[in-house]
Amino acid sequence: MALVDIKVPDIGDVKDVAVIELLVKVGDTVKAEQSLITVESDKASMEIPSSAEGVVKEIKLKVGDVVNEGSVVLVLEAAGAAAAAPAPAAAAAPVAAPAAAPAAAPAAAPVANPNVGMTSVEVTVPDIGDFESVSVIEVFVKVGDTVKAEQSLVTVESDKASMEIPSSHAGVVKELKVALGDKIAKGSLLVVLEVAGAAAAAAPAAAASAPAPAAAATTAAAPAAAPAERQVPTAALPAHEPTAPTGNLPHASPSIRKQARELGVPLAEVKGTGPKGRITEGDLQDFVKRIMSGEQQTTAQKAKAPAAAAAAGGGAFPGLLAWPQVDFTKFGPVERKDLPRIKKISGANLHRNWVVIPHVTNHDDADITELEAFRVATNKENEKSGVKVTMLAFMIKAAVAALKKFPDFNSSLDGDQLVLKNYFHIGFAADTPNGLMVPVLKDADKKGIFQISQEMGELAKKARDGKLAPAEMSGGCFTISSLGGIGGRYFTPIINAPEVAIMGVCKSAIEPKWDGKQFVPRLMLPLSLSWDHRVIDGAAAARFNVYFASLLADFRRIVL
Ligand code: CAO
Repeated sequence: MALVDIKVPDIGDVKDVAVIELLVKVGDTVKAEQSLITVESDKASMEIPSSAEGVVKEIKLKVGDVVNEGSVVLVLEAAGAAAAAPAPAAAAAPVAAPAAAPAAAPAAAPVANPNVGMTSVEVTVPDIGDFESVSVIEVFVKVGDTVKAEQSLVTVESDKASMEIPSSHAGVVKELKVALGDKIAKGSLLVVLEVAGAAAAAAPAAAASAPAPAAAATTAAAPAAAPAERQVPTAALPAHEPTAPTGNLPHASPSIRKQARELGVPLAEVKGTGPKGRITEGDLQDFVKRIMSGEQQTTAQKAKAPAAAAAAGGGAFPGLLAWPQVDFTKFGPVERKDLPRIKKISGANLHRNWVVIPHVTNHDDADITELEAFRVATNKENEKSGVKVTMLAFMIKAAVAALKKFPDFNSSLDGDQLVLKNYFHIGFAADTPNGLMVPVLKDADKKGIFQISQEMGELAKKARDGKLAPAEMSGGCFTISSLGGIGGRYFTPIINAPEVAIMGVCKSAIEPKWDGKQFVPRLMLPLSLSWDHRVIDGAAAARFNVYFASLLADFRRIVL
């Protein structure tokens, strides 16, 4: 057994072609002339075959690599005889590389034209190597079109390669001499162009200097039987017998592939309606339309939501049903409006947090009878100060004390570690005309109730006016979401990641409470603490809630 390097053969003037598909893997047994990889330039795609038979030991390149003549494709463990004497197909006949595009620009014959200053030029198929008869699979121009020199006129296809044939001249298409499905060869007339006289005369020179890649007829360099174990045969391109496309590569011309790449369309998911299942431009357009209208999803789109959750530490959701597509107009009149920008952003964050964080919510009540009386009295005393103290300011102070007592609540999860914070920035949910925002009150531990009330008022106003700076919404340790001014009893607030807990507050109400002798009216504040069960245990959450409520019940405890 000999190890042989299989290299990219002479592929004409084509330089720097990208590998777009690997057709074999390590361990595969390949035959001589079996296609190994597909490469693509901007004008053509072609398969590079093996020159020897054997077992693939190592693949030397990957999809996306740029290769040239001589680049090693793979190492093959070839049968002794095959290695010593390369396969006749590879060694014998000179074969033509189905090169990217015609060698020189297509041959063109100037013809006298009655229009003053205009000349008719016949654009024919240039030397395209050993292609005796290739099919026209795409026609890019029609009569009346203005074409530039080197603009592709048609795509032709053999069983192993497709290539675009460019125009040698700039001009206007007067006659189109080929149609889809026609078999053409070197010298076949493609179009008659009407070109400006000077351009026609200058064209051949310009065409000759044009950088169109050559369809160079290459002789497969059959290496002399080398005595060394490790030989380096050059791959030869195979004989051309029309067959269905090989490998998994979608059947499409280079220009369709290029368009698909630019649009981000996964070509393998596009159904081809052309001959032999070839993907046409119409197929590509239909696919894009269906995606844009929501009729269809790409595999990547279907996988996106669970993949994002998985990336964020959650699991995937195999078998999750697609979002219901309902034609609501069947049931009655409807209107549509775009989601405001803030809703789109906060919605995406809330969705991730809800899906990724294992939430648990503990409900409790705080007796705020005395605190509310104190708050009302304080506001009365300070009526002229212009600063109104709300219950939320007391809750922010209570949250700081509870975070100090239960440091795990003032943390963020980072892989297997907890990041414990020694600062106390408290976020509060603010309802704004554009949607939910969470301003952050910084260093709440260093501020008194009046300062907190004042800053909170300013931040809430900025939020409602849409004037919050990003810095005023970042760095939060813990969030309070108060619906107390609106109503309700309890709810399940969603944790504001990367925080690990959030306190939801609803409207306080007078309730009868047993004091050991009798029922007495007390002002009770409903609390709903959501916490991340990856970080916090139920017992700790219950203790946090009890402590938080006890601070509100007797605010003197805050200084203990
Ligand atoms: N129970 C009873 N009354 C309450 C209360 C409570 N828990 N909390 C506030 N109130 C009262 C206030 O005392 C005030 O009454 P007065 O006008 O008689 O003084 C009134 O409700 C309005 O208070 P407020 O809402 O203006 O002030 P606040 O400090 O309580 O809240 C802010 C400020 C910005 C948080 C609030 O305006 C807000 O936007 N809340 C909504 C938060 C939200 O949307 N959360 C949901 C997030 S999840 O989707």
